Amino acid sequence: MSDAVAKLKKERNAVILAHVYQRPEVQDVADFVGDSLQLAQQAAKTDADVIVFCGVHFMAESAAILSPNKIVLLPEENAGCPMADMVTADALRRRKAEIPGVQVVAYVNTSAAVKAESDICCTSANALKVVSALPEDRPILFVPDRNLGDWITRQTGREMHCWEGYCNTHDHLSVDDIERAKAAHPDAEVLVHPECRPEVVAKADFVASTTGLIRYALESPRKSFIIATEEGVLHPLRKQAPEKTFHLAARTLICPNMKSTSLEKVVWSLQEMQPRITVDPVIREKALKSLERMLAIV
Ligand code: CIZ
Ligand code: SF4
Repeated sequence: MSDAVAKLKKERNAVILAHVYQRPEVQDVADFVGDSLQLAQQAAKTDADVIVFCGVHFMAESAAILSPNKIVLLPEENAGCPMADMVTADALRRRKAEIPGVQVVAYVNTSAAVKAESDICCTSANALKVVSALPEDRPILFVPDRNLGDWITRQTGREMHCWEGYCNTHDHLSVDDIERAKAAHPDAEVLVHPECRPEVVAKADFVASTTGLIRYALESPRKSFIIATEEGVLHPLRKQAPEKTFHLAARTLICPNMKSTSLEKVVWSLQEMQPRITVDPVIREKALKSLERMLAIV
C-alpha cells in the first residue's frame, strides 16, 4: 500500500502532510508529520501541485487558504472537528457585537468563516506568544476552546472572554484517570495538553502543545511518561525514544475523526483527486489575514 502511495505521489507531484494524531501507517507515508502550526507552515511553502492533508477539515481549509493555487485533498471528507463546529461565524458576529472594541483570537481549530471573523489565529504551540502580543487596551475574545482559554489566561495573566467550546477527546479525561495512571506508573512524569480540563492540567508535571510535549519527553532525563493527549503522539515518541516508556493517560484519548483517515483512503484520494477542499474567495481573503498575523509572530 505504501508503494502505491509513493508512485501516485510522484505522478501527481503531491506532498502528503499528516497530523501527529493520525494513524501510525498514515504518519509513516507522509512527507511531513507535525502539529497544525507546522503543517500550515509546510502548506504555505510547498512547491508541490497537490497537498494531501491527512488530518481534519479545518486543517485542510487552512492549507487551501494559505496555498490557493494548489489542489488540497482531504482523503476522508467527513473528518471534521467537533470543537471547531462549536462556533459558527453567525454566533461569533453576535458575540462580537456585545463586546465593544473586542479583538478575537481564533484557535486554528475553527472554520475558515470563523477565522474570517477573527483578528488573529493561534495554535496550542504559539497561543501564549500570540495572546501576549495583543494590545492591552482592548478586550479579548478567545474561541472556541474554554480549556485552552483558561490555561492561556493563567499563563499570561491576560483576562479573556472565552467561548464555551471543548474537544470531546481531551475534555473527557478526568482527574481520576490521571490518579489511576499515576498509581500504575509512580515513576512517570505526567505530560498534559492544555485542551484538557483545568483540574486535569493542575495535575501535570508539564503542560504544552503536542510538539512541546514530544520535545520535553525526548529531552527529559526521566524514562517513563504518562501522556495526556491524543494517542497518535505515541508513534513518534516510541520511534524517537525506544528506550523510554510512554503510557496513555486513558484509553479514551483517541479522536475518531483523526483516526478516520486510512492508507486506502489516501491511495483512493490520489487516484481520484478527490475530495477537494476549497474556500470561498471572499472568506479566504479575510481568513488569510488572521493566519498571516499569526505566522508573522511565530
Ligand atoms: O495544534 C495542533 O496540531 C493540535 C490539534 C494540537 C497540538 O497541541 O499540537
Ligand atoms: Fe478536534 Fe479534539 Fe479531534 Fe483535535 S482531537 S480534531 S480538537 S476533536
